[in-house]
Order: sequence, then structure tokens, then C-alpha cells
Amino acid sequence: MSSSSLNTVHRRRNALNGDWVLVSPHRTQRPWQGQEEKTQAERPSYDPSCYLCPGNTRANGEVNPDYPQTYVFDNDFAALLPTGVQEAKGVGSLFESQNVAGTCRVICFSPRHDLTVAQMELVDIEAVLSTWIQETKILSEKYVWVQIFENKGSVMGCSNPHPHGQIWASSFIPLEPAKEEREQKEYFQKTKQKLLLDYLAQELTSRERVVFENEDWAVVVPYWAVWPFETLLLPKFPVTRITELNDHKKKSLAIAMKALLQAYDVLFETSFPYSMGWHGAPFMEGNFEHWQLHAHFYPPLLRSASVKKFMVGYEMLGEPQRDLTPESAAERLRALVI
Ligand code: H2U
Ligand code: ZN
Repeated sequence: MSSSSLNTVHRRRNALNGDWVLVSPHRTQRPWQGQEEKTQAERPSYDPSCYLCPGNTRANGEVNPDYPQTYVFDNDFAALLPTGVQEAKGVGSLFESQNVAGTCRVICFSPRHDLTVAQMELVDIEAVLSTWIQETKILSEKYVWVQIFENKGSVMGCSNPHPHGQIWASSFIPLEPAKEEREQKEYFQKTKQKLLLDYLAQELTSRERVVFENEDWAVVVPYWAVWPFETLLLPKFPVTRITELNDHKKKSLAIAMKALLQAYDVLFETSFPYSMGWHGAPFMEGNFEHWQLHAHFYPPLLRSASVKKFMVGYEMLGEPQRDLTPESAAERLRALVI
């Protein structure tokens, strides 16, 4: 079924994680008198009160070095602790639990307090990619899952505007990648193809949801997008993990990321908030050729710099619902890519 024929209320299945989303295209015109997000003020290139700026003291008393590009440190308030051992309790009972181990790190993307990834030079974005790869290599020696992510903007719960991201590595595969593992594996067993390579080939043919494309990477608003301007950044070549990217692919990736993030910033004329992160094959024994590396971008804004989509009532109790179709979101973003 062509998605252009789906102009009435319908559900779409997320082929990557098996979830469903309810799409109500007729609902975009409803009035809004609710919460408005604040737009962010201009920032200085160095802020003496910022715990991430070079030379400043963090909450635990440690002093950041005068770093020239990226800087990584162990999160002083880590959610996962390396001391734990993986141990299951109460299996099969109504009170099942697992003890787990992990490590949390913070990555400063730049010494400049006032920049965002969208505003950084390509060589400096490449340095962020190299840091993500390097950290993943180190942490994957000890942990099966290495979750790279960035929360940007106070609306996404980001605690500090200094450009930074986080890495949480764990002894377990978290829920979202576990669903992707199941769906990609099942698809590969049936077809002997990577789900996301087949998916991208079809997106590049229809072009309805393509936002950006270069020789190695493509950005689409996925068919099953939940957030209004959600995107999926996909490699056009087979690759299971971020650690496998060479310099050439890093260069073309930096270009793709910058193009997407600049389009986001132009959309509502604001420094666009989002959570983003990478998914690739877990680091454990076994065959993971069904996996294809990808990045998700989940921006919360719906119709302006100040009005966000709330995942509440029906989303909490039923399933995610969206108003604007993924096709119209893609069309709007595509028009803004330089
Ligand atoms: P977010 O802005 O995405 O919350 O990330 C900032 C992280 O930095 C957060 O997890 C850590 C917080 O625990 N942090 C430190 O490790 N040291 C500090 O001095 C302040 C914040
Ligand atoms: Zn700073």
C-alpha cells in the first residue's frame, strides 16, 4: 500500500522494533493554549560557571583540562556502576530482577561553550565521531552494549547547554536495541538480507520520506516515525557497528549530520532540541550480520520553537500517536537542507 493513499486515520508498524504508531493526519489544525517552551538565550564561548568548559571545576571537585577538541570523563553521577555482577533473581516469579554492571561517561564535543554540533566545523564533528568510536572500542571490551547518545536542549532534560553527549555501557542489552535485535534477526532469517538495507533501498526509490542523501549516508523520516520530525540516519553500505567506520565514511557522515542538524535549526528558527543516539550490533559472541548500524534523532518540537509534542494520555495508555504524516515532515525538512 502506498503511503500517499493513507490520508485517513491508520496505524503503521515499526519494522525495526515491532511497535505500532497511530497516524491521524486530519488533526494538525487543533488549537494550542498549553505549555510553551522557552527559547534559549545567546551564550558566551566560555562560561566560568559551566562544569564542562575547559579549566573549570566539576561537581565532584575535579578540574577539566584545557582540552582543544573533545574531552571524555567518567560521569560523576553515574546511573550504572562497574562494581556490579550480572545476576538474575526471581526468574519466573512476579518479582524478577537482574543485578547489572556498567559505566557512564560524559563527552564534551567542543571546548567552545557556545557551539552546537550543527555549528561545528566538519573536522570537529569528525573528531566527535572518532571519540565515539574510540570510547566504544574501549567500553566494548568489558560490556555487551555501548549506548552513545546526546540530549540537546532543556526541553529534553539536558542539564547544561555546553555541547556534550553521554555514553552508558552495560552488561545487558537494553529494551529498545533488544527489540531491534529481534526484528532484524527475524528478517534476516527469512530473507538473508539486512532489514535496514532493504528498507533504505525502498525509501531511496520512493523518495517520499528522504530528507538528505550523499554517497554513503541517507536521512529519512521513517515510515513509522513517532515524534513529529523524527529521523533515521542510515548507512547505504553494510556495516554492523560504529567501530567499523573508516576515515572516508566518517567524513561523509559528518557532512550528513551537519546537513540534518542545520535543517532542524532552520525549521522553527531555533537551536533544535533532540535526543539522538547510535544503535549497532551488541558486543558478544555470535553472528550479528543481521544488524545494520544507524542513528535515531528524536526531536520533541511539533509546530514551533515553543510548542512540543507531549507523549501523554493515549500514548501512555494506548500507543504512540502522531498528527503530521511522516511524508509531510520529510517534505518540510528536505526543503531546508542546503
Ligand atoms: P545531560 O546534560 O544530558 O544530563 O548530561 C550531563 C551529565 O553530566 C549528567 O549525566 C554529568 C551528569 O551526571 N555531570 C558530571 O558528571 N559532573 C558534573 O560536574 C556535572 C554533571
Ligand atoms: Zn561550557
